Amino acid sequence: MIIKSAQFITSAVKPDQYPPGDLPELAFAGRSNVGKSSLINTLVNRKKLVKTSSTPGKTQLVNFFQINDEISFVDLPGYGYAKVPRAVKKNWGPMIETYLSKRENLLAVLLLLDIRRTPGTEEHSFTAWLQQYGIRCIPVITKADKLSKNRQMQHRAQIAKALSLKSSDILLFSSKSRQGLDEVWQSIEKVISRNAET
Ligand SMILES: Nc1nc2c(ncn2[C@@H]2O[C@H](COP(=O)(O)OP(=O)(O)OP(=O)(O)O)[C@@H](O)[C@H]2O)c(=O)[nH]1
Ligand SMILES: [Mg+2]
Repeated sequence: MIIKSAQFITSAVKPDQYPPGDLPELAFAGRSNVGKSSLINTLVNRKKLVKTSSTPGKTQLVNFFQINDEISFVDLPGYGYAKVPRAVKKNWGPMIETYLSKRENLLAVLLLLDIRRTPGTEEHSFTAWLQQYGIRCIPVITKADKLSKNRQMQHRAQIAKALSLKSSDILLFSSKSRQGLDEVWQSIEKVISRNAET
């Protein structure tokens, strides 16, 4: 994909604040601090399109971005971070679930997983929930640069096992080294072209 333009469209809490759903859309989900916003920046080759932070809980709204007048990317708030104020956190579940279940042009969710962490209850209930709604899930391991290539393969196998997936179904990615960037784009393009055929 040649990136000609990438722009922030809007932030939303509820459906009447979403932009028109006339482009194929992909959403980025995962625990706080896993690297969702960084992945989007790396995909579009912009350092600061999306704000990132070493403090978890940076993204607190459903944020819409438009790439080339062709694709819509949605950066979701992360789940599972204790220090986000309870009042804010209470609204996240419904906000994310409403978005995922109501957005008709949503083609797939990229589920980001930290390479150093074995997926737990949150990931299980999230993948089960996606399946129930028939939403395609693309698992992506982030921060691969933190481990050697050998250890990357080992950790991917563990993560795959924990999620009952095949290792080869999970992409290894790093926004730091840009490892896996082409593969992530390929998955996105595959989902979009498959959708265009139907
Ligand atoms: N080493 C390394 N650090 C990364 C990578 N991706 C993200 N980070 C760092 O991890 C921290 C969190 O990144 P974000 O992209 O803001 O994470 P997020 O998932 O959007 O977090 P929330 O918005 O809080 O849910 C930042 O300090 C990033 O620089 C990566 O591939 N490798
Ligand atoms: Mg973020």
